[in-house]
Amino acid sequence: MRSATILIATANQGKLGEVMAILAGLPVHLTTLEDYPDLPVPVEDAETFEGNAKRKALHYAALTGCWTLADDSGLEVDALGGEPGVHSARYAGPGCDAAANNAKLIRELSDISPGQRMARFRCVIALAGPEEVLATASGALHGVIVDQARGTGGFGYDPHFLVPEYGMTTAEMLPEQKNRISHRGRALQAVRPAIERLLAGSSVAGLND
Ligand code: ITT
Repeated sequence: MRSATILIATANQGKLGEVMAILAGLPVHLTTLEDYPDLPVPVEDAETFEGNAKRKALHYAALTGCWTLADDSGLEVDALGGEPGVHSARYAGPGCDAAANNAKLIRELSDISPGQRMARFRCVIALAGPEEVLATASGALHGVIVDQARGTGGFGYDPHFLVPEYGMTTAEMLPEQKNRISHRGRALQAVRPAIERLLAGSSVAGLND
């Protein structure tokens, strides 16, 4: 089995912690963007999570020469026609933080009854080398949006995302618990065999989900 370096390409510390925890144990050296402080950021203006994840992974892989893992993820709310979707990070405007995004979300849902608050987190992971995307995988987690923030874990929309089967928001879950069921956790578990194949030196064609 080859040994390799994989760059985890995210500037979001909440995501970074989750990705590092889920990939722990793979025989790879994981690096982060902190090791490449001067790289330009990619433009994330694709209309799909998949498009943005591939673009982000290829961008950093081409600049660093490393296999690069990037995700694009976000929250889709049925009553908002799937918004904020690919705009999740900047829902309340450029430079806005999670508190502002959450405040906007709750404001937009003010007329929507509790029974109509269905939502899902979605994540698409892309693994790229400098010249091509090597694998992609996706995952989703279904829940409902609650007005009252609950919990201090996670990041982003987690305090308002209730998973009914667990009676908890994703911000109330322990990190291991969120990682086991989350959109990102599922996508990473799905892409892991492709990474193992690559390390073993074989092609990963056909392993995309
Ligand atoms: P990078 O592009 O650097 O990875 P980002 O935060 O800009 O960081 P995205 O473009 O993928 O990442 O936006 C994802 C947004 O979706 C994120 O900022 C949160 O607002 C939301 N989000 C995604 N996954 C989430 C999760 O597990 N819990 C809560 N919110 C999440």
